[in-house]
Amino acid sequence: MVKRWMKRLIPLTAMMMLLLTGCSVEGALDPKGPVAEKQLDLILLSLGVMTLVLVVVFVLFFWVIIRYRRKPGDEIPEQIEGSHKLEATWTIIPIVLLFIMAVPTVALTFNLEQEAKATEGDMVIQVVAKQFWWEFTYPEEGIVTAQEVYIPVGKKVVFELSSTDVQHSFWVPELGGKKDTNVGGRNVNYLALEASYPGTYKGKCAELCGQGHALMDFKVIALEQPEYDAWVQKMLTPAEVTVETELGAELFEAKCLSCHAIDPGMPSMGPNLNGFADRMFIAGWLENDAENLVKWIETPEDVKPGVLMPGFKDVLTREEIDEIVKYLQSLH
Ligand code: HEC
Ligand SMILES: [Cu+2]
Repeated sequence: MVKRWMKRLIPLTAMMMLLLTGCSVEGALDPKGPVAEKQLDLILLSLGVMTLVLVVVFVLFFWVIIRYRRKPGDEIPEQIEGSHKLEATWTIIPIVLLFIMAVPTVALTFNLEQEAKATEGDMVIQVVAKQFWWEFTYPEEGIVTAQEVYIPVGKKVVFELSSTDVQHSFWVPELGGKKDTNVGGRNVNYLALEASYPGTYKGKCAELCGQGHALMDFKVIALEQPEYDAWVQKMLTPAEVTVETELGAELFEAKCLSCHAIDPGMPSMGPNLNGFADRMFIAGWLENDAENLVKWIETPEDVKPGVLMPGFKDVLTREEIDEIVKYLQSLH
């Protein structure tokens, strides 16, 4: 008997272990800022309480099935109904456990909400989520950018979240929990995050928002203050058109400028491409190099399903696209 269940259990355990080796501790479990750290504490507290419950229940369960196994010669035991003591115990213990989890959770939730309100001197970045990309506006600095948002290390940044089409959700697991972006300008949500270390942190849309949802990625890039200041200066001094990029700039103006602003601080229907040459990714996830740019301009639908940019495969020649790529790669 024992052998048969062993035979089944061993491959199952082996498979689970194999699956687990694919896991690495990252995201919310590897916090890189004070908000995410506090939230991880809550996760660990809940996990601790739940583990305790699990262990107690399992121990009792196995103890009962082993200790009270039916043996030859057993008679039907005395039948009892109701026990005030037991019922009180299994009602009160869960209530106490719930309180242990609820009090710090509710307290932190209200605390974070309080902190998220920008006060004098706080840095503010407006986030507008769109199918299927992110626009970031720095009202103080006069910068508009997309997909990659730069912040200084060790400083609270208040993100003002909204959307222009459907509901999305702004999530940077390593820096803190997510928050919805609502449509219509009213009902703006606020989220204060801070990065304790320099680095590039992955961001995601966490609300199913259409075909391209799974690829609606962005990055938060945290830099030390002097480097961050240098980035701001760079963004405010746009690249100049040279003899080499002249043709590409003209083509861009004719075919792309209707949707893509280049001037710093200028909003547009599509992403503002000022500083595009320094973006790590195209459309939030595809590595930013010449080959991929050609692919994106020709058939963006292949890179991100449901994308709201038309393909130019049949509109521009390969030579023209190469000129545009050269121009885009000069936009530092
Ligand atoms: C009808 C409007 C429209 C036109 C015209 C258009 N685009 Fe776009 N473009 C978009 C939108 C919308 C996105 C965002 C796609 C996404 O990620 O969901 C985009 C994204 C991009 C990106 C990626 C930006 C980033 O931040 O990752 C590049 C590069 C780009 N377009 C280049 C071009 C070029 C070059 C042309 C002209 C040949 C062009 N686009 C024409 C709407 C347009
Ligand atoms: Cu989305």
